[in-house]
Amino acid sequence: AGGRRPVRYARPTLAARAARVLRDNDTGAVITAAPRLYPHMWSWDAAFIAIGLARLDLPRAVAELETLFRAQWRNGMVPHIVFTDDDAYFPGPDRWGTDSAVDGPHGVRTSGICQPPVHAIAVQRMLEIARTSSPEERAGAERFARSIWPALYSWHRWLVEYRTPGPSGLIAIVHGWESGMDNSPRWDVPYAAVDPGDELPPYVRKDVRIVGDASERPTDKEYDRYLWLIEEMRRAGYDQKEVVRSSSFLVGDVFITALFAVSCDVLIELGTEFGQPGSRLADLAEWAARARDAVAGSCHSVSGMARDRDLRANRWLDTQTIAGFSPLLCGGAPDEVQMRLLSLLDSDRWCGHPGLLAPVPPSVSPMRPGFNPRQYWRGPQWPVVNWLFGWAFARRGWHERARKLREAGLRLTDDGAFGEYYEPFTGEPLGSTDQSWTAAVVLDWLC
Ligand code: 9YW
Repeated sequence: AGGRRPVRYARPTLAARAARVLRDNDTGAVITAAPRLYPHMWSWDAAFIAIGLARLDLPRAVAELETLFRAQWRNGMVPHIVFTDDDAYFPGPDRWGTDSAVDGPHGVRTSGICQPPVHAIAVQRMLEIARTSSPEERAGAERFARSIWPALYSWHRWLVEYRTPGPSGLIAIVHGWESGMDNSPRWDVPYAAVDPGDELPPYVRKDVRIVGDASERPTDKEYDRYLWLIEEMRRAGYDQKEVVRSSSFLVGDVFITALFAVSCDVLIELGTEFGQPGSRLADLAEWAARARDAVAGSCHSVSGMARDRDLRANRWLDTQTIAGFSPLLCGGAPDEVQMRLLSLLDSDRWCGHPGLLAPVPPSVSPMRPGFNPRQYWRGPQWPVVNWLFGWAFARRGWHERARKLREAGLRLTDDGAFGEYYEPFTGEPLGSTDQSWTAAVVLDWLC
Protein backbone atom coordinates (compact mmCIF):
# COMPACT_ATOMS: atom_id res chain seq x y z
CA ALA A 1 0.00 0.00 0.00
CA GLY A 2 1.96 3.01 1.25
CA GLY A 3 -0.67 5.42 -0.04
CA ARG A 4 1.56 7.00 -2.66
CA ARG A 5 0.13 8.25 -5.92
CA PRO A 6 3.03 8.32 -8.32
CA VAL A 7 0.99 8.61 -11.50
CA ARG A 8 -1.39 11.27 -12.78
CA TYR A 9 -2.86 10.46 -16.13
CA ALA A 10 -3.68 13.08 -18.72
CA ARG A 11 -7.37 13.12 -19.56
CA PRO A 12 -7.34 11.27 -22.91
CA THR A 13 -5.29 8.46 -21.38
CA LEU A 14 -7.55 8.34 -18.33
CA ALA A 15 -10.60 8.05 -20.61
CA ALA A 16 -8.98 5.24 -22.58
CA ARG A 17 -8.15 3.39 -19.38
CA ALA A 18 -11.70 3.82 -18.05
CA ALA A 19 -13.11 2.44 -21.29
CA ARG A 20 -10.80 -0.54 -21.00
CA VAL A 21 -12.01 -1.30 -17.47
CA LEU A 22 -15.60 -1.50 -18.72
CA ARG A 23 -14.56 -3.70 -21.63
CA ASP A 24 -12.48 -5.98 -19.42
CA ASN A 25 -15.26 -6.38 -16.86
CA ASP A 26 -17.71 -7.42 -19.60
CA THR A 27 -18.41 -11.15 -19.38
CA GLY A 28 -20.46 -10.94 -22.58
CA ALA A 29 -23.64 -11.27 -20.53
CA VAL A 30 -23.11 -8.55 -17.90
CA ILE A 31 -20.53 -6.00 -16.90
CA THR A 32 -19.55 -7.09 -13.43
CA ALA A 33 -19.33 -4.47 -10.67
CA ALA A 34 -15.66 -5.32 -10.13
CA PRO A 35 -13.33 -7.95 -11.61
CA ARG A 36 -12.82 -10.26 -8.64
CA LEU A 37 -14.60 -8.89 -5.60
CA TYR A 38 -18.01 -8.46 -7.26
CA PRO A 39 -18.44 -10.91 -10.17
CA HIS A 40 -22.17 -10.17 -10.65
CA MET A 41 -24.48 -7.32 -11.68
CA TRP A 42 -25.46 -4.88 -8.94
CA SER A 43 -28.56 -2.75 -9.41
CA TRP A 44 -27.32 0.78 -8.89
CA ASP A 45 -23.90 -0.04 -10.30
CA ALA A 46 -25.62 -1.10 -13.54
CA ALA A 47 -27.29 2.31 -13.79
CA PHE A 48 -23.97 4.16 -13.51
CA ILE A 49 -22.27 1.68 -15.82
CA ALA A 50 -24.94 2.34 -18.45
CA ILE A 51 -24.22 6.08 -18.23
CA GLY A 52 -20.51 5.52 -18.81
CA LEU A 53 -21.15 3.01 -21.58
CA ALA A 54 -23.53 5.33 -23.39
CA ARG A 55 -20.43 7.23 -24.57
CA LEU A 56 -18.74 4.13 -25.87
CA ASP A 57 -21.42 1.80 -27.10
CA LEU A 58 -25.06 2.77 -26.70
CA PRO A 59 -26.51 -0.66 -27.61
CA ARG A 60 -24.30 -2.24 -24.95
CA ALA A 61 -25.52 0.33 -22.39
CA VAL A 62 -29.13 -0.46 -23.33
CA ALA A 63 -28.49 -4.19 -23.05
CA GLU A 64 -27.12 -3.72 -19.55
CA LEU A 65 -30.27 -2.09 -18.22
CA GLU A 66 -32.45 -4.55 -20.14
CA THR A 67 -30.62 -7.38 -18.38
CA LEU A 68 -31.25 -5.75 -15.01
CA PHE A 69 -34.94 -5.22 -15.74
CA ARG A 70 -35.40 -8.77 -17.03
CA ALA A 71 -34.61 -9.70 -13.43
CA GLN A 72 -37.26 -7.35 -12.05
CA TRP A 73 -39.52 -9.19 -9.65
CA ARG A 74 -43.17 -9.69 -10.57
CA ASN A 75 -44.20 -7.27 -7.82
CA GLY A 76 -41.98 -4.54 -9.32
CA MET A 77 -38.85 -4.78 -7.16
CA VAL A 78 -35.54 -4.38 -8.96
CA PRO A 79 -33.20 -6.76 -7.13
CA HIS A 80 -29.89 -5.56 -5.76
CA ILE A 81 -27.89 -8.37 -7.36
CA VAL A 82 -28.46 -10.32 -10.56
CA PHE A 83 -26.23 -13.36 -10.26
CA THR A 84 -23.92 -14.73 -12.91
CA ASP A 85 -22.79 -18.32 -12.42
CA ASP A 86 -19.52 -17.23 -10.82
CA ASP A 87 -19.36 -18.49 -7.24
CA ALA A 88 -16.56 -16.26 -5.93
CA TYR A 89 -18.97 -13.96 -4.04
CA PHE A 90 -20.77 -14.66 -0.80
CA PRO A 91 -23.74 -14.60 -0.15
CA GLY A 92 -24.62 -16.20 -3.47
CA PRO A 93 -28.06 -17.27 -4.72
CA ASP A 94 -28.25 -20.44 -2.63
CA ARG A 95 -27.78 -18.54 0.57
CA TRP A 96 -30.37 -15.97 -0.51
CA GLY A 97 -32.78 -18.77 -1.31
CA THR A 98 -34.97 -16.63 -3.52
CA ASP A 99 -35.67 -19.34 -6.13
CA SER A 100 -38.98 -20.18 -4.54
CA ALA A 101 -40.00 -16.60 -3.67
CA VAL A 102 -43.60 -15.98 -4.74
CA ASP A 103 -42.85 -12.77 -6.60
CA GLY A 104 -39.40 -13.69 -7.94
CA PRO A 105 -38.44 -13.38 -11.61
CA HIS A 106 -38.41 -16.33 -14.01
CA GLY A 107 -35.20 -17.79 -15.33
CA VAL A 108 -32.70 -15.64 -13.39
CA ARG A 109 -31.28 -15.85 -9.92
CA THR A 110 -31.23 -12.70 -7.81
CA SER A 111 -30.86 -11.47 -4.25
CA GLY A 112 -34.05 -10.59 -2.38
CA ILE A 113 -33.56 -6.91 -1.56
CA CYS A 114 -33.23 -3.68 -3.56
CA GLN A 115 -30.84 -0.73 -3.96
CA PRO A 116 -31.26 3.03 -4.53
CA PRO A 117 -33.61 3.98 -7.42
CA VAL A 118 -31.22 5.78 -9.77
CA HIS A 119 -32.29 3.98 -12.94
CA ALA A 120 -34.55 6.70 -14.36
CA ILE A 121 -31.64 9.11 -13.96
CA ALA A 122 -29.46 6.77 -16.00
CA VAL A 123 -32.04 6.45 -18.78
CA GLN A 124 -32.38 10.21 -19.08
CA ARG A 125 -28.61 10.69 -19.10
CA MET A 126 -28.24 8.04 -21.83
CA LEU A 127 -30.81 9.90 -23.86
CA GLU A 128 -28.96 13.21 -23.44
CA ILE A 129 -25.71 11.60 -24.53
CA ALA A 130 -27.29 9.86 -27.52
CA ARG A 131 -28.77 13.15 -28.64
CA THR A 132 -25.31 14.60 -29.09
CA SER A 133 -24.47 11.65 -31.35
CA SER A 134 -25.86 10.26 -34.65
CA PRO A 135 -29.57 10.15 -35.62
CA GLU A 136 -29.47 6.33 -35.25
CA GLU A 137 -28.13 6.54 -31.70
CA ARG A 138 -30.74 9.10 -30.89
CA ALA A 139 -33.55 6.97 -32.27
CA GLY A 140 -32.20 3.90 -30.45
CA ALA A 141 -32.08 5.72 -27.12
CA GLU A 142 -35.59 7.07 -27.60
CA ARG A 143 -36.96 3.61 -28.43
CA PHE A 144 -35.30 2.28 -25.32
CA ALA A 145 -36.56 5.07 -23.03
CA ARG A 146 -40.09 4.51 -24.30
CA SER A 147 -39.93 0.75 -23.86
CA ILE A 148 -38.41 0.71 -20.38
CA TRP A 149 -40.67 3.42 -18.95
CA PRO A 150 -43.46 1.12 -17.69
CA ALA A 151 -40.91 -1.05 -15.86
CA LEU A 152 -39.41 2.02 -14.21
CA TYR A 153 -42.87 3.13 -13.19
CA SER A 154 -43.67 -0.23 -11.61
CA TRP A 155 -40.33 -0.20 -9.76
CA HIS A 156 -41.21 3.19 -8.29
CA ARG A 157 -44.70 1.97 -7.48
CA TRP A 158 -43.22 -0.97 -5.57
CA LEU A 159 -41.24 1.42 -3.36
CA VAL A 160 -44.42 3.32 -2.55
CA GLU A 161 -46.64 0.29 -2.12
CA TYR A 162 -44.36 -1.77 0.08
CA ARG A 163 -41.73 0.55 1.45
CA THR A 164 -43.39 3.64 2.85
CA PRO A 165 -44.82 2.10 6.00
CA GLY A 166 -44.64 4.96 8.48
CA PRO A 167 -46.11 8.45 8.82
CA SER A 168 -42.63 9.94 8.22
CA GLY A 169 -43.13 9.25 4.49
CA LEU A 170 -39.51 8.10 4.21
CA ILE A 171 -38.80 5.09 2.05
CA ALA A 172 -37.85 2.24 4.33
CA ILE A 173 -35.06 -0.28 3.97
CA VAL A 174 -34.98 -3.71 5.56
CA HIS A 175 -31.23 -4.25 5.20
CA GLY A 176 -28.28 -1.83 5.27
CA TRP A 177 -27.23 -3.23 1.87
CA GLU A 178 -30.36 -1.70 0.36
CA SER A 179 -28.99 1.77 1.14
CA GLY A 180 -25.91 1.11 -1.01
CA MET A 181 -23.86 2.39 1.98
CA ASP A 182 -23.51 -1.00 3.64
CA ASN A 183 -21.68 -0.31 6.91
CA SER A 184 -22.26 3.43 7.19
CA PRO A 185 -22.48 4.64 10.81
CA ARG A 186 -26.01 5.67 9.78
CA TRP A 187 -27.02 2.09 10.58
CA ASP A 188 -25.06 1.44 13.77
CA VAL A 189 -27.94 2.11 16.16
CA PRO A 190 -30.58 0.04 14.32
CA TYR A 191 -28.06 -2.77 13.72
CA ALA A 192 -27.29 -2.88 17.44
CA ALA A 193 -30.83 -4.18 17.88
CA VAL A 194 -30.36 -6.97 15.33
CA ASP A 195 -29.53 -10.09 17.28
CA PRO A 196 -28.39 -13.08 15.22
CA GLY A 197 -28.79 -15.33 18.27
CA ASP A 198 -27.67 -18.92 17.75
CA GLU A 199 -29.87 -19.78 14.80
CA LEU A 200 -27.64 -18.22 12.15
CA PRO A 201 -26.53 -20.98 9.77
CA PRO A 202 -22.70 -21.06 9.50
CA TYR A 203 -20.98 -19.32 6.63
CA VAL A 204 -17.57 -18.33 5.30
CA ARG A 205 -16.86 -14.84 4.00
CA LYS A 206 -15.13 -14.52 0.65
CA ASP A 207 -14.71 -10.72 0.43
CA VAL A 208 -11.91 -10.54 3.02
CA ARG A 209 -9.85 -13.06 1.06
CA ILE A 210 -9.97 -10.85 -2.01
CA VAL A 211 -9.45 -7.47 -0.37
CA GLY A 212 -5.97 -8.00 1.12
CA ASP A 213 -6.55 -5.67 4.07
CA ALA A 214 -9.64 -6.90 5.92
CA SER A 215 -9.80 -3.68 7.95
CA GLU A 216 -11.05 -1.87 4.81
CA ARG A 217 -14.16 -4.07 4.86
CA PRO A 218 -17.05 -4.47 7.33
CA THR A 219 -16.28 -6.54 10.44
CA ASP A 220 -17.40 -10.15 11.11
CA LYS A 221 -19.87 -8.93 13.69
CA GLU A 222 -21.44 -6.68 11.06
CA TYR A 223 -21.55 -9.61 8.64
CA ASP A 224 -23.38 -11.79 11.17
CA ARG A 225 -26.11 -9.19 11.30
CA TYR A 226 -26.22 -8.82 7.50
CA LEU A 227 -26.65 -12.59 7.20
CA TRP A 228 -29.19 -12.78 9.96
CA LEU A 229 -31.46 -10.29 8.20
CA ILE A 230 -31.28 -12.43 5.07
CA GLU A 231 -32.23 -15.45 7.17
CA GLU A 232 -35.28 -13.60 8.49
CA MET A 233 -36.42 -12.66 4.97
CA ARG A 234 -35.87 -16.16 3.73
CA ARG A 235 -38.06 -17.46 6.50
CA ALA A 236 -40.72 -14.93 5.46
CA GLY A 237 -40.52 -16.35 1.91
CA TYR A 238 -39.64 -12.87 0.65
CA ASP A 239 -43.28 -11.89 1.01
CA GLN A 240 -42.75 -8.10 1.16
CA LYS A 241 -45.64 -7.34 3.49
CA GLU A 242 -44.36 -9.96 5.90
CA VAL A 243 -40.73 -8.83 5.54
CA VAL A 244 -41.63 -5.24 6.41
CA ARG A 245 -43.79 -6.45 9.29
CA SER A 246 -41.24 -8.78 10.80
CA SER A 247 -37.69 -7.73 9.88
CA SER A 248 -35.65 -6.72 12.91
CA PHE A 249 -34.24 -3.83 10.84
CA LEU A 250 -36.64 -1.24 9.42
CA VAL A 251 -35.25 2.23 8.79
CA GLY A 252 -36.53 5.21 6.80
CA ASP A 253 -33.61 6.03 4.48
CA VAL A 254 -33.40 9.72 3.71
CA PHE A 255 -30.83 9.39 0.91
CA ILE A 256 -32.97 6.84 -0.96
CA THR A 257 -36.03 9.00 -0.38
CA ALA A 258 -34.28 12.04 -1.92
CA LEU A 259 -33.10 10.01 -4.91
CA PHE A 260 -36.59 8.63 -5.30
CA ALA A 261 -38.11 12.14 -5.34
CA VAL A 262 -35.79 13.38 -8.05
CA SER A 263 -36.06 10.12 -10.02
CA CYS A 264 -39.84 10.52 -10.03
CA ASP A 265 -39.35 14.01 -11.50
CA VAL A 266 -37.13 12.55 -14.19
CA LEU A 267 -39.65 9.83 -14.92
CA ILE A 268 -42.36 12.48 -15.31
CA GLU A 269 -40.18 14.34 -17.83
CA LEU A 270 -39.54 11.16 -19.79
CA GLY A 271 -43.18 10.04 -19.56
CA THR A 272 -44.44 13.42 -20.75
CA GLU A 273 -42.13 13.29 -23.73
CA PHE A 274 -43.05 9.74 -24.63
CA GLY A 275 -46.81 10.02 -24.14
CA GLN A 276 -47.27 7.88 -21.05
CA PRO A 277 -50.70 7.79 -19.33
CA GLY A 278 -51.67 10.94 -17.43
CA SER A 279 -52.81 8.94 -14.41
CA ARG A 280 -49.33 7.48 -14.03
CA LEU A 281 -47.71 10.89 -14.38
CA ALA A 282 -50.05 12.14 -11.66
CA ASP A 283 -49.03 9.24 -9.39
CA LEU A 284 -45.39 10.11 -9.87
CA ALA A 285 -46.02 13.78 -9.06
CA GLU A 286 -47.78 12.82 -5.86
CA TRP A 287 -45.03 10.37 -4.86
CA ALA A 288 -42.32 12.96 -5.56
CA ALA A 289 -44.08 15.60 -3.47
CA ARG A 290 -44.54 13.22 -0.55
CA ALA A 291 -40.93 12.06 -0.69
CA ARG A 292 -39.65 15.63 -0.82
CA ASP A 293 -41.77 16.56 2.19
CA ALA A 294 -40.40 13.56 4.05
CA VAL A 295 -36.81 14.62 3.33
CA ALA A 296 -37.50 18.21 4.41
CA GLY A 297 -39.33 16.97 7.51
CA SER A 298 -36.30 14.96 8.60
CA CYS A 299 -33.95 17.95 8.85
CA HIS A 300 -32.41 18.60 12.25
CA SER A 301 -33.52 21.95 13.64
CA VAL A 302 -29.99 23.10 14.46
CA SER A 303 -27.64 21.50 11.95
CA GLY A 304 -30.14 21.37 9.10
CA MET A 305 -28.88 17.89 8.25
CA ALA A 306 -31.42 15.35 7.02
CA ARG A 307 -31.86 12.26 9.17
CA ASP A 308 -32.81 8.63 8.79
CA ARG A 309 -35.50 7.28 11.05
CA ASP A 310 -35.42 4.04 12.97
CA LEU A 311 -38.95 2.79 12.36
CA ARG A 312 -38.64 -0.04 14.87
CA ALA A 313 -37.53 2.16 17.77
CA ASN A 314 -39.50 5.15 16.47
CA ARG A 315 -36.74 7.69 16.67
CA TRP A 316 -34.54 9.90 14.51
CA LEU A 317 -30.98 8.81 13.88
CA ASP A 318 -28.68 11.77 14.42
CA THR A 319 -25.45 10.30 13.11
CA GLN A 320 -24.08 12.81 10.63
CA THR A 321 -22.87 11.39 7.32
CA ILE A 322 -22.92 12.39 3.68
CA ALA A 323 -26.60 11.35 3.62
CA GLY A 324 -27.37 14.41 5.75
CA PHE A 325 -26.96 16.48 2.57
CA SER A 326 -29.83 14.64 0.86
CA PRO A 327 -32.06 17.77 0.63
CA LEU A 328 -29.49 19.19 -1.78
CA LEU A 329 -30.20 16.30 -4.15
CA CYS A 330 -33.94 16.79 -4.39
CA GLY A 331 -34.73 20.28 -3.08
CA GLY A 332 -37.87 20.99 -1.10
CA ALA A 333 -36.28 22.07 2.19
CA PRO A 334 -36.64 25.75 3.16
CA ASP A 335 -34.03 28.03 1.51
CA GLU A 336 -32.47 28.85 4.83
CA VAL A 337 -31.87 25.13 5.58
CA GLN A 338 -30.43 24.63 2.15
CA MET A 339 -28.01 27.55 2.59
CA ARG A 340 -26.88 26.10 5.88
CA LEU A 341 -26.24 22.74 4.25
CA LEU A 342 -24.29 24.29 1.38
CA SER A 343 -22.02 26.23 3.69
CA LEU A 344 -21.52 23.14 5.86
CA LEU A 345 -20.60 21.15 2.75
CA ASP A 346 -18.02 23.78 1.78
CA SER A 347 -16.63 24.10 5.31
CA ASP A 348 -13.52 22.47 6.74
CA ARG A 349 -15.79 19.82 8.24
CA TRP A 350 -16.49 18.43 4.78
CA CYS A 351 -15.13 19.31 1.31
CA GLY A 352 -13.11 22.25 2.61
CA HIS A 353 -11.08 20.13 5.03
CA PRO A 354 -7.50 21.30 4.45
CA GLY A 355 -6.07 17.77 4.51
CA LEU A 356 -8.11 16.34 1.63
CA LEU A 357 -6.30 15.40 -1.58
CA ALA A 358 -9.40 16.50 -3.51
CA PRO A 359 -12.53 18.36 -2.31
CA VAL A 360 -14.84 15.37 -2.83
CA PRO A 361 -17.30 14.91 0.05
CA PRO A 362 -16.14 12.02 2.23
CA SER A 363 -18.73 9.46 3.40
CA VAL A 364 -18.29 10.72 6.98
CA SER A 365 -16.87 14.09 8.12
CA PRO A 366 -13.14 13.83 8.93
CA MET A 367 -13.87 15.93 12.03
CA ARG A 368 -16.25 13.38 13.53
CA PRO A 369 -15.33 10.81 16.14
CA GLY A 370 -15.56 7.40 14.53
CA PHE A 371 -14.33 8.71 11.17
CA ASN A 372 -12.07 6.05 9.67
CA PRO A 373 -10.27 7.15 6.48
CA ARG A 374 -9.77 3.57 5.22
CA GLN A 375 -12.92 1.71 6.10
CA TYR A 376 -15.57 1.45 3.44
CA TRP A 377 -18.54 3.74 4.19
CA ARG A 378 -17.03 5.06 7.44
CA GLY A 379 -14.89 7.82 5.95
CA PRO A 380 -13.52 7.15 2.44
CA GLN A 381 -14.66 9.10 -0.62
CA TRP A 382 -16.84 7.31 -3.18
CA PRO A 383 -16.71 8.71 -6.74
CA VAL A 384 -20.31 7.70 -7.55
CA VAL A 385 -21.66 9.66 -4.63
CA ASN A 386 -19.71 12.65 -5.90
CA TRP A 387 -21.22 12.10 -9.36
CA LEU A 388 -24.75 12.11 -7.91
CA PHE A 389 -24.28 15.41 -6.11
CA GLY A 390 -22.67 16.94 -9.21
CA TRP A 391 -25.52 15.70 -11.39
CA ALA A 392 -28.13 17.07 -8.98
CA PHE A 393 -26.36 20.42 -8.70
CA ALA A 394 -26.24 20.81 -12.49
CA ARG A 395 -29.91 19.92 -12.68
CA ARG A 396 -30.68 22.56 -10.08
CA GLY A 397 -28.82 25.17 -12.15
CA TRP A 398 -25.81 25.33 -9.81
CA HIS A 399 -23.35 24.94 -12.66
CA GLU A 400 -20.29 26.31 -10.91
CA ARG A 401 -20.77 23.90 -8.02
CA ALA A 402 -21.31 21.02 -10.42
CA ARG A 403 -18.13 21.92 -12.29
CA LYS A 404 -16.13 22.02 -9.06
CA LEU A 405 -17.34 18.58 -8.01
CA ARG A 406 -16.47 17.18 -11.41
CA GLU A 407 -12.95 18.64 -11.23
CA ALA A 408 -12.56 17.28 -7.70
CA GLY A 409 -13.76 13.84 -8.80
CA LEU A 410 -11.27 13.82 -11.65
CA ARG A 411 -8.45 14.91 -9.36
CA LEU A 412 -9.27 12.03 -7.02
CA THR A 413 -9.36 9.44 -9.78
CA ASP A 414 -6.55 10.62 -12.07
CA ASP A 415 -4.26 7.86 -10.78
CA GLY A 416 -6.15 5.61 -13.19
CA ALA A 417 -6.71 2.84 -10.61
CA PHE A 418 -10.52 3.24 -10.54
CA GLY A 419 -10.69 2.44 -6.86
CA GLU A 420 -13.93 1.35 -5.31
CA TYR A 421 -13.36 4.05 -2.67
CA TYR A 422 -10.48 6.37 -1.73
CA GLU A 423 -8.52 7.35 1.36
CA PRO A 424 -9.40 11.08 1.52
CA PHE A 425 -6.01 12.44 2.65
CA THR A 426 -3.62 10.40 0.52
CA GLY A 427 -5.97 9.53 -2.32
CA GLU A 428 -4.99 5.88 -2.05
CA PRO A 429 -7.47 3.67 -3.91
CA LEU A 430 -9.05 1.14 -1.52
CA GLY A 431 -11.22 -1.97 -1.78
CA SER A 432 -11.31 -3.18 -5.35
CA THR A 433 -9.50 -1.50 -8.21
CA ASP A 434 -10.88 -1.41 -11.77
CA GLN A 435 -14.31 -0.91 -10.23
CA SER A 436 -16.81 -0.49 -13.07
CA TRP A 437 -18.93 2.32 -11.70
CA THR A 438 -15.86 4.40 -10.88
CA ALA A 439 -14.66 4.01 -14.47
CA ALA A 440 -18.15 4.88 -15.70
CA VAL A 441 -18.49 8.15 -13.80
CA VAL A 442 -14.97 9.18 -14.80
CA LEU A 443 -15.98 8.65 -18.44
CA ASP A 444 -19.06 10.76 -17.94
CA TRP A 445 -17.00 13.53 -16.32
CA LEU A 446 -14.46 13.47 -19.12
CA CYS A 447 -16.72 13.55 -22.13
C1 9YW B 1 -20.74 -5.83 -0.77
C2 9YW B 1 -21.07 -3.17 -5.82
C3 9YW B 1 -21.58 -2.88 -4.42
C4 9YW B 1 -22.27 -1.52 -4.32
C5 9YW B 1 -22.57 -1.16 -2.86
C6 9YW B 1 -21.30 -1.29 -2.05
C7 9YW B 1 -20.71 -2.69 -2.19
C8 9YW B 1 -21.35 -5.06 -1.89
O1 9YW B 1 -20.44 -2.96 -3.55
O2 9YW B 1 -21.57 -3.65 -1.63
O3 9YW B 1 -20.75 -7.06 -0.80
O4 9YW B 1 -20.19 -5.23 0.16
O5 9YW B 1 -21.50 -0.95 -0.71
O6 9YW B 1 -23.10 0.14 -2.80
O7 9YW B 1 -23.43 -1.51 -5.07
O8 9YW B 1 -20.22 -2.15 -6.24
